[in-house]
Amino acid sequence: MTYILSDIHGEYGLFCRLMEKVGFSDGDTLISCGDMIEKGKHSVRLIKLLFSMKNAVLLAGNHEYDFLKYYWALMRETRDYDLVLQKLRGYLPDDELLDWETVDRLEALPYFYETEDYICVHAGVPLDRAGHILPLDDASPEQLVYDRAFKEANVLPKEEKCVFFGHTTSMSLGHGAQITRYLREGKRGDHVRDYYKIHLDTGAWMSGVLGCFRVEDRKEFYACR
Ligand SMILES: [Mn+2]
Repeated sequence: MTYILSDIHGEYGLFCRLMEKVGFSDGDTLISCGDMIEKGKHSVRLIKLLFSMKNAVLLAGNHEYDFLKYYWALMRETRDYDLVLQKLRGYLPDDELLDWETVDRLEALPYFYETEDYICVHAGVPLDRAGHILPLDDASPEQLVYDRAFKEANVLPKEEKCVFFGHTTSMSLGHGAQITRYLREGKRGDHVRDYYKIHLDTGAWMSGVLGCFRVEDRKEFYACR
């Protein structure tokens, strides 16, 4: 089974509880649409766990991108790599220490993931005036992690693929702490392609609720603090 979530934001305990709830195993696939770090207390512990998981597709969000921008700026300033690592540990404080391997893994994160049926991205995909999705290979990381327009209810891509995204909490969009589906007219939700887009960010770090979406049967699962 394939489980998609977003914006875990250092909520290590909630994430473990959610994986336990769905009975996640090595035969399953996890897709995380970014913002794994910051806000919650256990960013480093969480990303080390995620990086150790088999069949995990991990994408960068704006919080990973901002971390990398800070890292790249430090590397331009100094060749004292011990000092760089010390400063990066200050950026992501955790009782689990950040190491170079984890920094390298963060730097290698992709910004989108695409299958025949769906696209996963942190904030949104670029659309042309007619609402068609522009080629993602041509999109800048900034576009994909900071997009402000895509979350709006009236922004519905004309492609047949479903777009999974996070970035903005469901509460700030006027919903409860739950996954929001945008169903195509005349469709019943029998297939993931029946949806224009699915918004995954339940604001786990503030709501205490982390959700995920199972692609095969379109079921939602939640873990609560
Ligand atoms: Mn974000």
